[in-house]
Amino acid sequence: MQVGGFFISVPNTNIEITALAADVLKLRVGAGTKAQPSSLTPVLSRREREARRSQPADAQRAGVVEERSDFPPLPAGEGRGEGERVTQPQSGLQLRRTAHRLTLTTTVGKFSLNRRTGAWTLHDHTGLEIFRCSAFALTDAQPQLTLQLADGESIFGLGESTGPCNKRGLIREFWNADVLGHASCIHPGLRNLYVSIPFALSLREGRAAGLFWDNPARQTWDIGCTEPDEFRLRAGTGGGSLYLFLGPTPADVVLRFTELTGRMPLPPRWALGYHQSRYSYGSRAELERIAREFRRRKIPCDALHLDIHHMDAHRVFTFGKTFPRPSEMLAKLARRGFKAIAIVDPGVKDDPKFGVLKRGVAQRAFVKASGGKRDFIGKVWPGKSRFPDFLNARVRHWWATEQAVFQRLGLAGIWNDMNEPALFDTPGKTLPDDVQHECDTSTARDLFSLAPIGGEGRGEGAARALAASLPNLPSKGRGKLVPHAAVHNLYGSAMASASRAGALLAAPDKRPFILTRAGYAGIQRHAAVWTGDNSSTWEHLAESIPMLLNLSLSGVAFCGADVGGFLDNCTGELLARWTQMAAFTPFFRNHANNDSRPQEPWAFGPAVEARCRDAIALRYQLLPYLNCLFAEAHRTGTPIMRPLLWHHPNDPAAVACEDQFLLGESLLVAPILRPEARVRSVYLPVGQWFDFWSGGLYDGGQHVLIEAVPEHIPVFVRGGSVVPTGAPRQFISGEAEPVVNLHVWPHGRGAFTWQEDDGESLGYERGELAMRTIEFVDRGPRRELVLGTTQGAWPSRVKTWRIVLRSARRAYRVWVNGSRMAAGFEPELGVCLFEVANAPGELRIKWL
Ligand code: MIG
Repeated sequence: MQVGGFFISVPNTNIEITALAADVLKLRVGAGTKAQPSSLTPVLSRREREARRSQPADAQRAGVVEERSDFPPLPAGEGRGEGERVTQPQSGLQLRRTAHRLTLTTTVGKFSLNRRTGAWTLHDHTGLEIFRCSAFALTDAQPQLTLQLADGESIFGLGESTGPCNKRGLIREFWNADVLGHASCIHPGLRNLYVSIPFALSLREGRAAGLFWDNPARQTWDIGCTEPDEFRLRAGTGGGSLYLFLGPTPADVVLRFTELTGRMPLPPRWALGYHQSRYSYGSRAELERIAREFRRRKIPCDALHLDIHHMDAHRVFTFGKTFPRPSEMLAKLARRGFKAIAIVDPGVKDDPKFGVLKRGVAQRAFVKASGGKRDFIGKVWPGKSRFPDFLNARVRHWWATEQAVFQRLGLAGIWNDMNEPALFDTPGKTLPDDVQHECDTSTARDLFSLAPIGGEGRGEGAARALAASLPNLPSKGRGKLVPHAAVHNLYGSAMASASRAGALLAAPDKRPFILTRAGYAGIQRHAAVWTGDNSSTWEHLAESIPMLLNLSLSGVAFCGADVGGFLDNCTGELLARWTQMAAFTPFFRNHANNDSRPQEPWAFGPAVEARCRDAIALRYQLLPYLNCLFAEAHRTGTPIMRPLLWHHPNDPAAVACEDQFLLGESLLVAPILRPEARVRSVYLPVGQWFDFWSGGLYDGGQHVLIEAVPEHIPVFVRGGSVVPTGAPRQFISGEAEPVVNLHVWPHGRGAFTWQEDDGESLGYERGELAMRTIEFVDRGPRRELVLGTTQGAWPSRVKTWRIVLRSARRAYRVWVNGSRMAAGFEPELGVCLFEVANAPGELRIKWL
């Protein structure tokens, strides 16, 4: 794909400006600067780019990929020379140059650079200033930029971090680290966590813009802390690339950001269910007992996690003697509808008799200590260990093969932990800065942060290509030596990518489930993310909301926090409230530490068990809705769990709200975040809202006081929504349910895309899915639900749509494609009900 833009140079700083789209600009230090000291050259015909890339100076800039772009290529010769003004009529790009200024105009924005100082501004087409950068140096030594913060500007995103949703006023760092107990009430000074996504979503007076500094070295962002109006960004080393997104809505920014960094491939459907974990279920007997309890107590559950005690003395890819005959055990669990997910840490025990170590040494798979001669050795769970160099494709392949052998025992998923990487004894608790990676030039940044072109980033393309090319891998090839400090934040993503390849190798047509603790921008292409070691405290329950919301805004749609809290001892009330909330978050797993009290849903007696069961059961009934949200996140990058500002950027109360969230567009969740709360204040944005439980109608644009009952948390449904639900079930795998309910809530209009597929294969990438729009139009007395024509090569498994008209006063007169139909009415529930046989063509359902 071609990119439009101009390669321009300013004294001392040669900046390459590329318009990837009218609303996405990329700035970087040009690689071809020496050849063209002060030229004004249109960039990037493919040939030019390839020619440049083959130069050694450029080889290290492995971040160079040919991004998707809206623009046609510049015709050869056009814009060359020293002209003062260059236009590219077909794309609306225009470049003007004076002695002091360089201005690049697109149809929606104007970037203007001071050629002497390097300072720049970005305006939108109405003249509104979006960014003003006073100091700019994307050089290898002390890379930095300083932006002006506008009055009332808020900064969201930044991936995974503690503290309030809006990061203005804080200092945050990007340096993946293992942090035990990370709530800001415990660690007020904490600046960094396990995942680094140097992406900011700026919002002021409803107008959104974004920036992404693609540089996996340490970064420090002072977001109006030292100087209230200054946003100072610094990196330890490496220029990287700076991407600017013009918006103007939060969705515009995030959709572009995820177009660039890639979107989540569809997970297997069972992964949307409830997961149970503990550090650790220590034996086969214990694991089987947990599985039995779930079924006996009729608490739905799909996945059980095996933490580090499954291993033989912490040797990766092994089962110890407390787990005899693992494949038999896994098959037995599978027959009862349980998937098993095993933890895999990067450290390989330095035991000369250990097969994985021996093969790794033979492959030269491990990172080297400073000097590059010996493998680096550091301490983690297995004791002295070596660390695979995941930045090297040869090593990722090798790891994938080792993992595949292990996974073929019957493991449905892999959980990557400690992959910051975390070390026990080194001063920085990670690999030393001068450890050496042997980056193969093709993989440094492009594989991990930026999505491969041609749509591959949306699916399994990259991972599969990696798995498929296995036999052809040169085992002796030498890559480029790069110090750990320059690529630290990539280690987790690189490991997750290897892990994904391993899963595909073990089962080539099954969707992988990979869970990771560490990652960098683009991690959503490889794995789901959980937020690490939180604590069993009310503060931590509350804090998980802004954390997950900002992760979601940063491209990571499939995320969740340990339900019940990891560290310390949970209480029954906290577990119930946490489970009630987390049933509405994308990744739903209860997990607890080795010295915490039992934390399974039944561990606090029958009352708490009942509340947890109800919350989990509701989650399973919402699966058709969740499934559509996951599909949308996969297609467009739209978060599953959304801050209110996503749909209400102009509403200051919605923008400031961080103790509630939206699940999709239709459900507003207001968790109970305090013990023994009797009421909670809920902010309802403009519109009409229904109480999910009672059906009561509320006007939005106000705070309402809602009674906090123990049985459930406040949830509201937006007027004008269609919410698909299914029958309760104990686990997900197996046949899809033939009846889907469509709950239609009046007062407004709404639409969503229905998607169905087999839930486990990669067929959806080949178009094996059923898709149709479902639209509800509320025109006073006449109301209409339109199910558009079904697209796609997968025959829908839905036999019957059960239409549930909520807030109904009588049995309406109903027509389906013009024919009259009978409908029932349940006065005590206020619902009018009827069934419509599914058909692939348009279904037009009217009622009066
Ligand atoms: O040093 O595998 O965040 O979920 O249970 C602790 C044991 C290592 C940290 C993970 C946690 C996991 C634990 N791990």
